[in-house]
Amino acid sequence: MAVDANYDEGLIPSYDLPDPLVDSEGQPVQSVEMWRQQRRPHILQLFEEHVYGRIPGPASQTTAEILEEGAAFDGRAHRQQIRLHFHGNGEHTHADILLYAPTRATNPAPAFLGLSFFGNHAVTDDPAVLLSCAWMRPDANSGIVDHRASAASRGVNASRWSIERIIDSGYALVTAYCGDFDPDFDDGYANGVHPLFFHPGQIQPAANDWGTIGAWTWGLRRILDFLEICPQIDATRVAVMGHSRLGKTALWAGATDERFAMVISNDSGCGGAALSRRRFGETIARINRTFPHWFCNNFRVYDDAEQTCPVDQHQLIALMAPRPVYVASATEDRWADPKGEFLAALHAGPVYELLGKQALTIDRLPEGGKVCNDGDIAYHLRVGGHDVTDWDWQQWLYAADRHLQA
Ligand code: GTR
Repeated sequence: MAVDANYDEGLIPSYDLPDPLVDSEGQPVQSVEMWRQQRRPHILQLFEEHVYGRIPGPASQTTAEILEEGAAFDGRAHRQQIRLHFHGNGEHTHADILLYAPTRATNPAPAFLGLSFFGNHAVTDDPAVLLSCAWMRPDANSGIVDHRASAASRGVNASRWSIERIIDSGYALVTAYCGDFDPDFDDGYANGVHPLFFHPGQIQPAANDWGTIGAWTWGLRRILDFLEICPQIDATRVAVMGHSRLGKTALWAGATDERFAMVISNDSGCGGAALSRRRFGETIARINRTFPHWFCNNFRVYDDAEQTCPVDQHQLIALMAPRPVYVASATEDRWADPKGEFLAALHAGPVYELLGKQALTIDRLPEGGKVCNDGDIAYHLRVGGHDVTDWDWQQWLYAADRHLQA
């Protein structure tokens, strides 16, 4: 954790938040139509231009190959492993999807979709899941040897994915490794999906083009394309979920693709749910320095200059409206600024209300262990650190039951 990070509420600079319901000419946005036709597209474009970069459409050719399927969890789930092949510009790359659908479902099931940090074999102890051959970040605790997963990598992140609870609640779980879309290191975008879209002679995205978070987001959207033709899944009832850097990604996926019916951000912090202007914990300058590949290059303009950024993260949450959005924080995860995450959820409220939806029903950061789950914006503050636990999943399932189950 950075020694120079501020953790003192008293040292937070005074700041003004850009109002999601006032347009660039200073006019109030008072109708649903004005929000839909003008203000929402403009805010989305500002996030593209200044924060995450623009994302291209599907690859020029995509094919799906079933690698394996079978019964899982004592027959309560049907497992499928699917390889999506992407072609473009004479380049090819692929991503492996792991899908568990509940067998007791008589109708296509609603689903949770989320990317993982260390591959499909890491999210479960199911021995039939194929071990990823992809590049991985160094992590001795995850059994990574020379940037590759090993037998010791199986199930290392299983505690973060309550798969049996999800299945037994009537949902499918769909996941893939983020690094299949773009390995998480700064290589100038030579690998991953970026080269499939370069213009002739181009070797770098433009300053307002996608970085790695954009590539992961693209991946989530391509998986959703696949779910639309997958008979076991009801693609109109897919909740996109992500933790930390992948929580930032889940939010950007929900903002750029309104097919996602529900959006869940866990401990997403700076560049995710947390308000940048608070400069609490991780800051824009710090995240751009440590992870120069995550955002678009234009985002660096706001290093130590948050107040000049035309958007802040409450407006990202507002882009989910009217769909349900769930922001989750953890008491000890101060690097991600739980209060800043809460305030972004709170200040997205006026947009939800304009659209006839229920904003957060509390206006102060709750105590640890408390859940505010009765609106279309939900928030909880788990007791503990930067992680995903079964307790988090219990809250998200409760919210999903309200919003996604017929
Ligand atoms: C940290 C980073 C955070 C968060 C986290 C994670 O190093 O500073 O923004 O993304 O990694 O993804 O686990």
